[in-house]
Amino acid sequence: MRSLPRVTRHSATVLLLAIAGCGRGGGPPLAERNGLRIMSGYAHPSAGQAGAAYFTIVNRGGVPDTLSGASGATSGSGMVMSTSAGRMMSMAVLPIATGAEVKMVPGGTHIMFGGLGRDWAIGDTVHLTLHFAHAGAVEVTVPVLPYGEIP
Ligand SMILES: [Cu+2]
Repeated sequence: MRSLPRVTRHSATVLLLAIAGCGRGGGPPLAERNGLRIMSGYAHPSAGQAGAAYFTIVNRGGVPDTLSGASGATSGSGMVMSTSAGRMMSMAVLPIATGAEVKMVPGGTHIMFGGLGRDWAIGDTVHLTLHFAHAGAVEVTVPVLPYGEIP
C-alpha cells in the first residue's frame, strides 16, 4: 500500500494539454529531428514498477506527426496516456500538429511505463526512445525529479 498513492497522485488532477504556437524557451532541446524539438523532459520516481515521463514537444517542421509511445532498455515500453477526472486513459497516439507545442504534465498527458527493470529514484537519469510516426525513433535522456518539481 505504501507505494500506491504515488501512482495515483500524478493522475489526480485534470487534463492539461497545452497547445500553443510558441515555446517557453527554457533551455536547449533534448533532441531535434525533422523539425520536432523535444524539450524539458523529466520523469518522476517510480512506484510499484510503474513510472511516468513528461516532455514538451514542439513541431517546427512542415509535417504533422504523432507520438505512439516510448521504450527504454530498463523501462520496457511506455504508452501515451491522458488523465481526465482522475482516471488515466490510454491514447493510441498523441498528435503533434504542425506549429504546435504539446506539453505533457503530471495529472495530464504523460508516457506511462509498467514493469520497470529497475526503480527510478530521484537523481537518476533515464534513457528513453520516443517513437514518432514521421520522425522515427528519437533518443533522449531525462532526469528523475521529485514530485512537484518541473524543469
Ligand atoms: Cu499514468
